[in-house]
Amino acid sequence: MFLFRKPKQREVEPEVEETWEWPLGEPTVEPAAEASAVERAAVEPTAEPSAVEPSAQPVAPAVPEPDETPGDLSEGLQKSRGGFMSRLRGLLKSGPAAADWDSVEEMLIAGDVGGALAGEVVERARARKDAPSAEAAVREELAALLIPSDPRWRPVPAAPDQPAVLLMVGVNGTGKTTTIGKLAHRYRAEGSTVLLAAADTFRAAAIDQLRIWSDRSGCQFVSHVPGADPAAVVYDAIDAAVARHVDIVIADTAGRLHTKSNLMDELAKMRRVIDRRLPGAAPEVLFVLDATTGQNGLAQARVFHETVGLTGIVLTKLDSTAKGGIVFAIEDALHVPVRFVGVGEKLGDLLPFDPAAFVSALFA
Ligand SMILES: Nc1nc2c(ncn2[C@@H]2O[C@H](COP(=O)(O)OP(=O)(O)O)[C@@H](O)[C@H]2O)c(=O)[nH]1
Ligand SMILES: [Mg+2]
Repeated sequence: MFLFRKPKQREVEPEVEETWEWPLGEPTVEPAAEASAVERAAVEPTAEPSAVEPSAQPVAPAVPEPDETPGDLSEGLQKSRGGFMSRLRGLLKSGPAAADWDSVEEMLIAGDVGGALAGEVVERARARKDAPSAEAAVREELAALLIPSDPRWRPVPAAPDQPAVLLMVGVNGTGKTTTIGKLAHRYRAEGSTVLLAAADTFRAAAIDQLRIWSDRSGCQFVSHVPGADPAAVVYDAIDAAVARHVDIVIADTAGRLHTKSNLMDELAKMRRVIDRRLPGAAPEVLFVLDATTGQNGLAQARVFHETVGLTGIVLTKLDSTAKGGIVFAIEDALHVPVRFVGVGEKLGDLLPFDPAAFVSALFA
């Protein structure tokens, strides 16, 4: 029988020496299951909402059947293309001199590009008398906002005998765990060994959800009991990965509101534990942003960036929003590259971000 302990350690983590004991028992380190050999029933979420952060949306089991059909960017952007982009394209038919620039600006704002940035884009596009059309001018100005990112990007270790470390962070329900499942599958398919660390210790269901993804793609898995210190899970995961020469460690974390300073401190502690266990490791800290949250997501992202130093962004649920302009806003706000976009719930629906292809798909 499974005993649930009160998550004592989730209260404010004081800024003290980071020593901890193992009051919650030895960690569980599970070897990789044979890929697809283990098929567990999807985990039903507990009825009680996550106390880490009130969920903005209903929590689904979030372990969809493995369907590897590669996702399609232009399909994923269908809502955005049909939404603000179709109105924008309509407005941009005329040459730069004749365009109704106020309406263009309004349309960009409606598409989540953000007020100040929309103004700058319009100002620059307007000044480009050389552009063959207003559309070309706006398209080029938008494209210029995106940070170059190689679609073949993957996390690399700091030293040959170390694992690469990925820490997934963000608020609740943005798609962190699902994205980890998709990433694990991708890296396993590329021949890497992967270890998943269940550092979302807040609910037993969160640990189980990650374990299912782990089993499915043949990853190794490290977890503690629910309520354990997430930093300890990360520490043990790195230890196990070093001992077993694992290529990539991906740590799941509990969703947290950026306004809860104790939870942000807890995240900073996880980050420091990585630095301490693997000095110079330069872990990838991916902020998982739900594209449907729009401009609110920027405020979250800024605090996460200040706390743990984001190195990349995963923009999920682009298929569910008509406001794909958030891509421009987030990169402009943080100067951190978008590495992947989520365009659906299938395994293949996580696409490496290619800035040029993204702009083309928006304007197609
Ligand atoms: N439509 C769509 N749904 C997604 C995407 N990524 C994740 N989801 C769904 O978002 C919900 C929350 O995902 P989960 O990974 O549990 O979020 P977490 O709380 O951040 O770990 C689940 O129902 C996922 O299937 C995406 O790119 N598109
Ligand atoms: Mg999760």
